[in-house]
Amino acid sequence: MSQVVVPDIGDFKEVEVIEVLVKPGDAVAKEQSLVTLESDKATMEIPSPGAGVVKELKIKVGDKVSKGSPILVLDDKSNGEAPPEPKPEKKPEPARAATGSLTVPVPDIGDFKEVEVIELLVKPGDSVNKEQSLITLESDKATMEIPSPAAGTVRELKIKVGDKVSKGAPILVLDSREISKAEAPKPAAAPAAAPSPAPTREPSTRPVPREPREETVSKPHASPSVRKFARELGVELPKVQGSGPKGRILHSDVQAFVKGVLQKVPAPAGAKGGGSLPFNLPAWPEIDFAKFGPIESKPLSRIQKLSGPYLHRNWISIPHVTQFDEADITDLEAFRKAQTVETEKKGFKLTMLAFMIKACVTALKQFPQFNASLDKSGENLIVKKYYHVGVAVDTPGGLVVPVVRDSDRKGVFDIAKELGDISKLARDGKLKPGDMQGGTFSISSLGGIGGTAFTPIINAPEVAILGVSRSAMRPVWDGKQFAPRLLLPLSLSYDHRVIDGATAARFSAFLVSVLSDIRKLIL
Ligand code: CAO
Repeated sequence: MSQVVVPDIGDFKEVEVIEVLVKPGDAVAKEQSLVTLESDKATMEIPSPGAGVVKELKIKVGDKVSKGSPILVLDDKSNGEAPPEPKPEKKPEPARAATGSLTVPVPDIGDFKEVEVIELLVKPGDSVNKEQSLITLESDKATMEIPSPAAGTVRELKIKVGDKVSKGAPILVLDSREISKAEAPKPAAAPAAAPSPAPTREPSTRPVPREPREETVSKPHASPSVRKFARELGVELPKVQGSGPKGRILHSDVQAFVKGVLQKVPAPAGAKGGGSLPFNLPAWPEIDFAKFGPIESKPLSRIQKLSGPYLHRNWISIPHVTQFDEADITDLEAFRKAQTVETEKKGFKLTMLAFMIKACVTALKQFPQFNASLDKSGENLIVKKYYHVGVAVDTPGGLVVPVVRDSDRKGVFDIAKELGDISKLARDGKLKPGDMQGGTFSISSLGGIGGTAFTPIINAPEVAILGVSRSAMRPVWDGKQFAPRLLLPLSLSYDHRVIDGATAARFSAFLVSVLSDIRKLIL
């Protein structure tokens, strides 16, 4: 059993404990950081002098400690030695009195070797003052800045960010303005296993812990190990919100930041079960369905695989609202039936859908914001002066939406004929990509199949889609009595960013009025 104490931390006294990195019961390895201390000038982690199990903590966050203060009791498989102390500070030799150029080397940085240069704080041509920080070095236990031994102008840099340096490595060449007698550097704080000045023939330089510079006031506050962790993950610390004392960035803050970024990344278009979801939702469950009974696995069709991600995108990214209505198509149906004799002779089918397309064009002309798209910025509505109506067609391979171009310029018969042609092409898988592009509004008709209402998904970048369900004869009160009327259910889904509820209700009511009065349709 041994007591681990705060090692020599140079001149620093009453330094605050800002993080306790272990707890009783934790097994620690030799050199593992135990606590983080921070003064206004340095951040340092105190490493364990040996391996063992933490028996008891002697300090807590917020305590002020100095050299020799007990940190914890270690049940050591370790040798129980005190943490490595910095080498005794030796008085540096005074610098040469000289004017001219001098090469500034990395001073004695104690036990640290091959320490990474993480910042160059000056560049050639810069004039520097004595004690001004030149570079920042960072090991996994300490961050330290190397000050200039004299005032002068930087002539040449000898290192770059990423270089690994040890004591004596040249940093830069300085054209010194004057060097009289370099003062013996004031003793500076020594991070754990601290750097200390060593005799040198060069003007004395010594590392000091990061000093607050004006431009560093807003620099993130984090320990060396957290900085290293952030760097490994490519996290820019200024973007991380610190939750520690005085806004200090903790290891967990970096983790939370990364997690947040990952959750904001939209799921790839094809993301399905198991993939990352665009919201903070639980992962898709992976269930072994065979556990509950016999199963068969069938791949989705090519069209389903292609269109699924787009349907998903539209469903989650457009604020849909669906307006339901009913159109009295009794007269229209009588008219349609009367016409079918002729169209059948001509070899095509005249269904309600052809009339629907014409009625929609009439409504789109009346309400141009339905025949429109939002531009990419989402701030402008592109209103189209052409009327290309897409029609959802159910095919053995899946749903496709060919477009009836210039529906405003075609008669109902032409549209009916074209509908027959494109639905055949669709079912035979012979539509070309161009046949499905340029739509301004869509209709999805399930009337031939059944149902009373549904909520169609908008075919972006369009802003609305009309769902049509199966018409049915219903008793309607005409003011005196119930009369049998053929009612057609309509479901209008619209993009609420572009279309208000009242406007949608008006569009729907207008469409109902057009379908209910075939004269309006002809007009
Ligand atoms: N109410 C009552 N009957 C209707 C009707 C309606 N709203 N719409 C069509 N019908 C009748 C037709 O008159 C026809 O009757 P007959 O067999 O007596 O002639 C029958 O239903 C079949 O019509 P149809 O489906 O062949 O023709 P259509 O013009 O109505 O539709 C098409 C064409 C291509 C749109 C359709 O075949 C189709 O694929 N519909 C499915 C669209 C779809 O899947 N939408 C869902 C999208 S969301 O997943």
